[in-house]
Amino acid sequence: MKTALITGITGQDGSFLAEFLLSKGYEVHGTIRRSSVDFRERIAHFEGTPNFHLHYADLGDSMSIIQVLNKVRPTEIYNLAAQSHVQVSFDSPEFTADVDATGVLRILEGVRQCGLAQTCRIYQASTSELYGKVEEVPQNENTPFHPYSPYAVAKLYGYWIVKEYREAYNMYCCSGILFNHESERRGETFVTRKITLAAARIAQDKQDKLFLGNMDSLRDWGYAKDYVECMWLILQQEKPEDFVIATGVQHSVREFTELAFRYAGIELEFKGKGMDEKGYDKATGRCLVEVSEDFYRPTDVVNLWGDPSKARTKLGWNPNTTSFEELVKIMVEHDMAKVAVERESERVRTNLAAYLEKGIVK
Ligand code: NAP
Ligand code: F7E
Repeated sequence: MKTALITGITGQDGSFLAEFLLSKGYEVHGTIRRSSVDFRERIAHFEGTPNFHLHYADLGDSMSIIQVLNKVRPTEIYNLAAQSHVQVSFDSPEFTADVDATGVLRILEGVRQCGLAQTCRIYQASTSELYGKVEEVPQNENTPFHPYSPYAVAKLYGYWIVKEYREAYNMYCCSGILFNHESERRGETFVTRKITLAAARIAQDKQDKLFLGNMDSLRDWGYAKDYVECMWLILQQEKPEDFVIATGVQHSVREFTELAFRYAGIELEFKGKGMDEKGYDKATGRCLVEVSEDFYRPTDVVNLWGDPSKARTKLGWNPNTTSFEELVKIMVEHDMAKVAVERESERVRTNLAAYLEKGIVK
């Protein structure tokens, strides 16, 4: 039985990857961090699964990493743990560098120190953010990097240190240069999930307006569930190599917003330019989307578009299993149901409080 260690198992990708590897018969170990609230929504459904184990470790703490490596002695490591929010990296650049750059080194060196260098394969979660202020479109494995945020600069170190350990120590370690991938489990402050939740809340009268930053920004958005298969495929090749993982299809934040609201039953019409642009409900004329300076970044990456040809040819992976339209639909349907459940439990709580007040329920 193969033994996988996933850092960042509580995150969007970690939870999908754990499901995928368990379905392939792996023994799956994941690292978690101590937090004051024990709320691990994305992995709660694994509780009691015999081949699923959790360990405390932090990418900022070599000793915790070495302890887990020695205990688990994995045959594959998926290093997904990171401070993954680009805008947050401008507020916490040092923390981001420690986890997203030095953290990768800690994993690689830990593997060496534990005597696993020739038996353990390592996948590093790299990113299209490396292309940053893009030097060509679309971007492939040979496109020059131009990182454009503290997050991207930290991830660039991760990319190069993986390459260095591969060449210096003959280790099987590779980077997947993944373009944006989203899902119903996406963190709520990333733009896609922020939009699908807002569309669901606005459609059900739980929110008045959605405030966004740069709506002209272009992304190549895929479905996270499809992308975790690639992480695994990358580690099953004969020789370690880096791969771009993307759909090859590009859309703007505005297009994502229009489609998400449409699936929530609202047709939007955008008027105005730049900071004055607004999105109106065509049926009622109500303004539902506005631009806010708060969501602009000091430097923004605005033209990501991946070329997945190498992954298609060498990994035999289909980049278009889930279309952009299907992805938005999956996310909106999930969030419409989530908001409906929240409304219903709120209604029950309010009724119960009223009954208690009137002495109907004791
Ligand atoms: P995510 O949902 O933000 O999950 C990040 C994970 O990292 C969480 O489990 C988090 O734990 C953990 N983590 C953060 N800091 C840590 C630390 N100091 N020590 C140990 N664990 C730590 O991210 P994701 O979307 O699943 O992305 C997974 C990886 O792929 C990340 O490395 C990200 O940078 C990279 N990536 C993502 C995309 C994308 O579009 N999703 C694209 C390219 C690359 P807590 O739950 O405790 O916070
Ligand atoms: O922003 C613009 C924003 O935060 C996408 C991470 O998984 O993918 C992700 O990073 C675009 C940017 O993702 C809002 O300016 C407009 O241009 O959803 P995002 P990201 O920065 O692309 C890469 C590949 C990773 O590696 C990262 O880990 O949307 N935008 N208005 C907004 N963005 C946010 N968050 N919020 C807004 O209101």
